[in-house]
Amino acid sequence: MAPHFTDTQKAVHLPGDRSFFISIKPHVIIPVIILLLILFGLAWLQYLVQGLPTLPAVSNASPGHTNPSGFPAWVRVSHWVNFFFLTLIIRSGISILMNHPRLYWNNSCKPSSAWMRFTPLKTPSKKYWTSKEDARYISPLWATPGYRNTIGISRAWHFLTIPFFLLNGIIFIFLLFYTQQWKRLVPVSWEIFPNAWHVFVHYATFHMPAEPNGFYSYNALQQLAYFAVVFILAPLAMFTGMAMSPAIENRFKWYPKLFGNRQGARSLHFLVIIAYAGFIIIHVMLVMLTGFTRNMNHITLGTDGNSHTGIYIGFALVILVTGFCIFAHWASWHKPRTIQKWQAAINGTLWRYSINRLKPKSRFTKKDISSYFWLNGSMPVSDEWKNHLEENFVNYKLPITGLVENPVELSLNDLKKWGKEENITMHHCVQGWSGIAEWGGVSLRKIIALVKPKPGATTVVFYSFGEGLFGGTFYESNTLDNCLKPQAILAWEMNYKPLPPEHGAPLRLRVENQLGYKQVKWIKSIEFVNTVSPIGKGFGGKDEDDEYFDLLADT
Ligand SMILES: Nc1nc2c(c(=O)[nH]1)N[C@H]1C(S)=C(S)[C@@H](COP(=O)(O)O)O[C@H]1N2
Ligand SMILES: [Mo]
Repeated sequence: MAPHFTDTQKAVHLPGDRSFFISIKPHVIIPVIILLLILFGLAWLQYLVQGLPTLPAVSNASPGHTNPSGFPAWVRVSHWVNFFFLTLIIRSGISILMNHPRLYWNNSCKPSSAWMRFTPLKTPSKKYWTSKEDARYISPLWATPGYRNTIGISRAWHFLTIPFFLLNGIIFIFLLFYTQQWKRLVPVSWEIFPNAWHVFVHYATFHMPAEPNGFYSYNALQQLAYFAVVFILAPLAMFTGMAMSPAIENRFKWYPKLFGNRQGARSLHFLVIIAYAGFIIIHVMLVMLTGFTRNMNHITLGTDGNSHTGIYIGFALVILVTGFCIFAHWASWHKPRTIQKWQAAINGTLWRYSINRLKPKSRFTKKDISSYFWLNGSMPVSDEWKNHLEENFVNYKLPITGLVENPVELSLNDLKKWGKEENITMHHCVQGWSGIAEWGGVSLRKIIALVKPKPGATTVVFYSFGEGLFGGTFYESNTLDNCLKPQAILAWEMNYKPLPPEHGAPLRLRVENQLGYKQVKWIKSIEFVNTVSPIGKGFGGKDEDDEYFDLLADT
């Protein structure tokens, strides 16, 4: 099963410290505990003072001929398809989370401001502490693919399952309203709320309420829970997920504000998963406690009988899904390139024709600038760069070559003559953190106009003085089209000061509709090309080559 790792790979994916850790700030956990105590306290109070509330009479047959009875095949199929995709989405989501194991309500992501963390490190332990180093190990028992620093492949699984999960949900909702089945899920009277509370008083005081036969109808709390899962949690997962995209955020600044801010959306996205997981646990428990045999026949065979067939089919389906998770783990380590290609074919194509067309335009203001800004990337170790740094880059020259009419070599002073563009934008690291900064530098448009790309030049490659996670020159490509978008600059200034060495001096790239890994730091040279195949391993960037990241980094 386990792949054969080199020592470098082991250091990245299987670190010495694999301890699991969860910490929640008191200002979050205390209100949650108080809320639960109030709910359970009120239920017990009502029970002790008034006795168990009466529930509406239970009917074990279809109450009227227009009401749905039984579960048609499409309900049963979509239920299990949903189970399959949701399992993969949750498991890959956990892997993604562990790449930046901290959750915040603010855009600056200062480590100490996290309301929840999954790392024992409260704050970074050294000055140059990258978010790559900060990532945590997760066992493949819990997550797909598992291990540490697997954001490329876990994102591929996450995004590859989403279109199918959505499609299944859309078909389900369409058929729900096309048939009478919606009456099971959608409450039509306000009575649902007092009734649901009465059911809750039963459960909370350890009394099983008399159950309606789920073949015909649900109790009020059950109906509300199912309704919420379909009509609240699923859309919320989708909308908070979209709020994390740089292409969307830097075009529609108002959108993530619906959830407070970008990190609020990320935290809510996580809480949706917690709600889903909580629902699944309680749902499965109640399916077992309220007539397991018949319940399983309902959702597999669509019959209301007492045979054990439903249980066997249910178990078989759970084993199938588990088997697929094992396969996904294997494929992630043995066929990662195939997974990356599928991700590019499906989602890369979808993004290319949709959000990649958006032009960044949000302008944050000075007061939005983050007081903290995470770091990523290995500092250059070459003497060449160190010498330039010592000399304050006075002898630095940037060669711009490749498919251009007018190849040039420009010093920092040459670049500065072209005028300075200043943008205050939000940086989105693929791992999950964000930060708002001012960037000042020369517009890429002006450079492109100067060097005049030849016909056929489609891509601009930016080479760094620094190295990638597994060694070798760091480089990334961006489409010419994205380089021509507003706010695309070569920056020599960050927050109105010369670009600090740790943030990429002398020059770093800003292409604001793309994720952080496209923003190459410590730029050494630039090349215009018509294909990325001959460069590196041929996938368009160091992170695409070695870590299976997306060529287009819009989400
Ligand atoms: N040369 C180089 N540039 C790089 C990287 C790197 O590893 N090497 N990492 C990228 C990633 S993943 C991010 S999130 C940003 C981080 O920029 P910062 O350190 O200024 O915050 O740099 C990008 N540029
Ligand atoms: Mo990043």
